[in-house]
Amino acid sequence: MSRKVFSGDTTYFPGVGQIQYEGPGSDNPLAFKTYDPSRIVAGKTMEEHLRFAVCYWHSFCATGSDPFGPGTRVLPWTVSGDPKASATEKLNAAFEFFTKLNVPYWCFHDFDLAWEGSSVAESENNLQTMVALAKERQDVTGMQLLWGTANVFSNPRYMNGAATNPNFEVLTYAASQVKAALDATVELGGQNYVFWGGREGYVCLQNTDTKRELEHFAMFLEKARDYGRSIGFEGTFLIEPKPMEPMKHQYDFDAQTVIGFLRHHGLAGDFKLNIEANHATLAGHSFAHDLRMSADAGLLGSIDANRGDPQNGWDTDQFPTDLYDCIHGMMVVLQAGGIGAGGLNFDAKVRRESTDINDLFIAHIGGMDSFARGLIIADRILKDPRFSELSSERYRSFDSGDGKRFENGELDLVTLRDLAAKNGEPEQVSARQELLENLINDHIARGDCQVK
Ligand code: XLS
Ligand code: CA
Ligand code: CA
Repeated sequence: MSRKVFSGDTTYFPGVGQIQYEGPGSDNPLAFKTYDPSRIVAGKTMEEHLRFAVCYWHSFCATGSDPFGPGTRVLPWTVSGDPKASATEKLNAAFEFFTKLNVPYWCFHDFDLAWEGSSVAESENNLQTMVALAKERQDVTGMQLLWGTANVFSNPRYMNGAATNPNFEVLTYAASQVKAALDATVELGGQNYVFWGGREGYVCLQNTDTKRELEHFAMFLEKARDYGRSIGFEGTFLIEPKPMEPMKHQYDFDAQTVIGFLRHHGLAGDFKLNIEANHATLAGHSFAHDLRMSADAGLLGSIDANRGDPQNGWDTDQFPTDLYDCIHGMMVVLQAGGIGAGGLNFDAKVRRESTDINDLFIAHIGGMDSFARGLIIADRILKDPRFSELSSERYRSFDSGDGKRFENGELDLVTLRDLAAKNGEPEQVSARQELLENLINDHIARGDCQVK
C-alpha cells in the first residue's frame, strides 16, 4: 500500500519522490531492490510481515555529536530561538520523510516531538500541542504510531535513574512524563508503549540498594500499566533490554533477565520485550539469541532493527545491513508466527561522516532491503525439508518411549539411572552445524530473492 506523501510549506527532501520498488536490476540508490510492500511471502505481504517504523530521535533530532566534537549534520528544519516553530517544522520534515519512504509506522519520545518546558504543566502542554499536530498529519497520510515513550534519561535530574532513582522526588517527575507520554500514545492510537531503562541501573554497587531499586521499578511499571489501562490503552507495554551504556550495569540486562523480572513481579502478559539488535550484542549475545529467548517465553513484542560494529563493543546503532543477522532474526520471527502488533523500528543513525540529506533515505532503504531479503531467505530455509529434518532429528529420542515419559514427568532420578545402566554408553550423534551453515549459504547463493 502507498501512503499519501505529506507536504508542508517547505520541502525538506527536494528531488526525492516516493521510494519505489525497482527490483534487483536497478542501480538507483533511491529505490528498493527487494522490499516490495505488496509481495506475498509465507501467506502475508512484506509490509504486513515487516511493519517497518522510522524513529524520530536519530533521524530528526540528533546531529551526530560525540564526546570529541559537536554534530556534523545540519537539520534544516530548525528555526533558531523558536522551539514551537522548530518542533512543527521537524514534524513536517518527519512526515515528509516517512511517507516518501512509504513505511507504515513511526516512533517517538516525548521530548523528540515536543520541547521540555520549565514546569510539569508547561511540558504537558507542549506535548499536547505537538500531539494534536501529529494527529492531523497521521489522519492526512494514513501513518500510524508503532510506539511512544518518555525520555527519562537525558535531563540531568535523571543522572541516578528515573523509576529507580534514590530520590523519590525524581521518581515522581518521571511519573509525570510517563503519564503524559501514555496520554500522547493513546491519543495517537499507538499500538505499544516502550520502557527503555536508560539509567535504571547503577554506576557504583556500594552506594546502591539494588533490592529496593528493583522493587521500586516493578511498582512504577505496575502503576504505569494501571494508568494506561484506565485511559483505554489496549496495546502492549514493552521493556527494551540493554546491559549497559549509559550506566555500568542496567537492570534490564538482556532478554532472559527481563523475562525473569516480569514473571517474578506478575507483569508478563501486559508487558513484552522490545529487542534491539545492538543491545543484544552489547550483552554478549547475538540478535537472534535475544529474539529466541523472548519468543520461547511468548514475550516477543517488537524489534529495534540496527546493528553494532564487530570491531568495538559500543552501541553504535548502525543501520542493519548484515544479511546473516537479518536471516537469523527473521527465522525466529517466522517460527514465532510473526511479530504481532510489534514492528521493525529503525533505531539507527547514519554515521557522523554521512552528511548528505539523502543519506537518511539510502540508510533506511538498505535496512528495509536487508530485512526483506532476510524474510525471503528465512522462509525458504524454514520450508526446506533438510532444515526441519536436522532440527527434529536431534530431539527424536524424546518423541516416544522413555524420552517422552521423561518429558511428561513420569521418570524419577533412580529410574533414569537404571536406564543408563541398562543401555550403556550412548551412541555419538553429530550436531552437523557445518551442514546447517552450508544449507543457509546455499539459500543465500541462489540469489533469486525475486522469484515469487
Ligand atoms: C537507547 C535506546 C532508546 C530506546 C527508546 O539505547 O535504544 O533509543 O529505544 O528510549
Ligand atoms: Ca532502542
Ligand atoms: Ca541502541
